[in-house]
Amino acid sequence: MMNEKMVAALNQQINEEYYSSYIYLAMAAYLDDSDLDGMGHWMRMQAQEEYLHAMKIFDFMVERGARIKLSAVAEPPFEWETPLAAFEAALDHERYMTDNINKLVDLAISERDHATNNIMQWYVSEQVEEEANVEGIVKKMKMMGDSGQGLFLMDRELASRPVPTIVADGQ
Ligand code: OFO
Repeated sequence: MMNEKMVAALNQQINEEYYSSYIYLAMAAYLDDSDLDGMGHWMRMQAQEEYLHAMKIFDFMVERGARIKLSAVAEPPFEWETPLAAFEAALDHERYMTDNINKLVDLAISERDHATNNIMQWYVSEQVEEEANVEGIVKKMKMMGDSGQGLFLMDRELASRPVPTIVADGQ
């Protein structure tokens, strides 16, 4: 049985993950509109991954017998100044999400909720990967500066991102 504080915090995290999905979808729309279909595709895949992050918590709560309460998802921004600015905003967002996950770990530890701490460790590792992925893209985009050819190549590279999956053993 999960305590009320933990249930409320996990409900909030489901909302945060849905917002993540939503902001990446907004970035996909912006990049598609800028004729950067590969980058738009990358953001769509990221939006799907965030949905899976939300559902992993959802399923965990169901398994623990906790009552899920969904709340309104905030409206994401509409556009960014440049494709680089969109990816920089994505990196900032991932850092914010890492902070949220760390707080959930702290709460799970203080509430002696070992099962939640255990599942949150999956998110801790996932956040390392999420930040590293976006940071890599931001660094490459900064290297290419204003080069149209660089943007073209980056767009092509990001078009190959596969559809995300999260398998049952938490990988
Ligand atoms: Fe759910 O990891 Fe990104 O936000």
